[in-house]
Amino acid sequence: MKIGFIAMSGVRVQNKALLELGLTLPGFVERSKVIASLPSLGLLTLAGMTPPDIDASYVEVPDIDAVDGVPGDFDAVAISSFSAQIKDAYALADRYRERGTRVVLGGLHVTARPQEALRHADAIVIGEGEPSWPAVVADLRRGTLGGIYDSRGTSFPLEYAPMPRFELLDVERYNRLTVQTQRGCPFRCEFCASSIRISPTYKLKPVAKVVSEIRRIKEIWRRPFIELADDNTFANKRHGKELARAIAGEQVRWFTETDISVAEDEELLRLLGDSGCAQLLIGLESPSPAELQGIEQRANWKAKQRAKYLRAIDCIQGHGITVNGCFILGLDGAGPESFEEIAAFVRESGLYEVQITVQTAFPGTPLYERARREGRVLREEAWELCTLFDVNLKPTRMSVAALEAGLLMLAGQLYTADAVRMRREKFFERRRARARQAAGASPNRRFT
Ligand code: B12
Repeated sequence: MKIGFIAMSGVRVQNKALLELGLTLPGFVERSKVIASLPSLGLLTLAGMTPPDIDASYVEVPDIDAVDGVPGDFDAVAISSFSAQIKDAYALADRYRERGTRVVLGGLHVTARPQEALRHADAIVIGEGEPSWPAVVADLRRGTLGGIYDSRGTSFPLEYAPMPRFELLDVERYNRLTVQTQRGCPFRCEFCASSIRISPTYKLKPVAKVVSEIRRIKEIWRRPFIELADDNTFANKRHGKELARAIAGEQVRWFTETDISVAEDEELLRLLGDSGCAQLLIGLESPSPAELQGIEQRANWKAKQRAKYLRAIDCIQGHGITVNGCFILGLDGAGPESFEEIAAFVRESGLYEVQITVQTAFPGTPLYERARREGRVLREEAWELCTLFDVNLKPTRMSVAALEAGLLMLAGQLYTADAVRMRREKFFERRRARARQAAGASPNRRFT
């Protein structure tokens, strides 16, 4: 039997003006290239738990209109889903089914909208893939595949995580590969559409398993750049330190996402600095204390961190790790003044890199439910707008047009070649100053 694991790849943006502007902005283009080149770890993971007598292939479809018919001839296909590309995924699923290929859909969007997805598939998986995949494969073999396979009742411990089949990739095409070290997050941010939506409990992968995945990657790529596909890698500082120590021994460069509290742990920062960690992506969301109110729904945690931002960024970057600060435009309470506030904060903070996106109501999130109650979802089921760069939610203190114009204006300021160069120079200047300071203060230096 032949199974095709199909990822709808590439970066999606509907906003034409932003696309056109983006093409002229060096900082934006550079970042998009890095971001766009990543495979679907979810599908490689399912391929990893597919019995070896089944012929598994991994296929990426960046543009469905460029595909004549379907890519590849398979008995069954497993297609993953994010909201932004779901309509393309459904169209491809329909084409496969017309040819008699069995179609299984799963992933974040399918989990949020199972009934919608079922109209385009023979079977769907809700939640994490691993608990249901063996039953899907068994039913495929028996010819009884069909309906809903719901993983939500089963807790899947990550000590049993299968080894993703990285060897299915044409590795030349990627500038980094992903490894996941945990699922879920101890925080509850209203807008979050990440792994918390398939794994409500926060769970960690044993570090030895993470290391074995990195080693497997190194078998096909000697000096890889690794991106951790986590929501918040250092939410658990003990696991984070163990991880940093272990990765240090692997001689790789790596990147991950976490929260600002990483700056409070000097030992962790030292370990990260020594481990090849190139950058931490941190959701600062907004420099405005009012806009941060209520984002984290358990203890209003995000709002409580604002006063620490500047010191924390300086402290992390002082350890030689660049910070990519992420800001959300159009948060509740944000008005037209918010764009300049972000630009000013970026200048003051010395952030090495910056990411701006617009507040997006992804299906399945508490934000989406509230936005619907408040009548603020702009168009029903316009999932193609769930790109983080298109507006799908009416802001509370400005018009949609003002938000779109603010996004363009701010992108135009932040991603020019000069702006990017200045941020980099500032970072390296600060690093040199710290090194001089440290050398001056070191006992060796004092006695020579
Ligand atoms: C790496 C990554 C990427 C990579 C790789 C994407 C890919 N093909 O997997 C790249 C850079 C290409 C990318 C692009 C985009 N991304 Co992205 N990305 C991530 C990131 C950082 C990690 C995802 C990951 O690898 N998870 C680990 C794997 C193991 O989990 P998983 O994919 O969910 O798979 C599990 C289950 O869902 C399930 N499953 C998944 N697919 C299938 C299929 C079948 C058949 C079955 C049975 C089960 C199943 O089984 C898996 C194992 O349990 C997350 C944020 C985060 N921290 O999680 C954002 C995230 C997934 N991305 C997001 C977005 C918005 C995008 C873009 C739309 C951005 C844009 N404007 O273009 C594009 C869309 C790409 C596309 N064309 O589809 C959102 C998606 C939200 C949503 N609910 O739709 C996230 C959550 C970030 C966010 N800020 O909200 N992304």
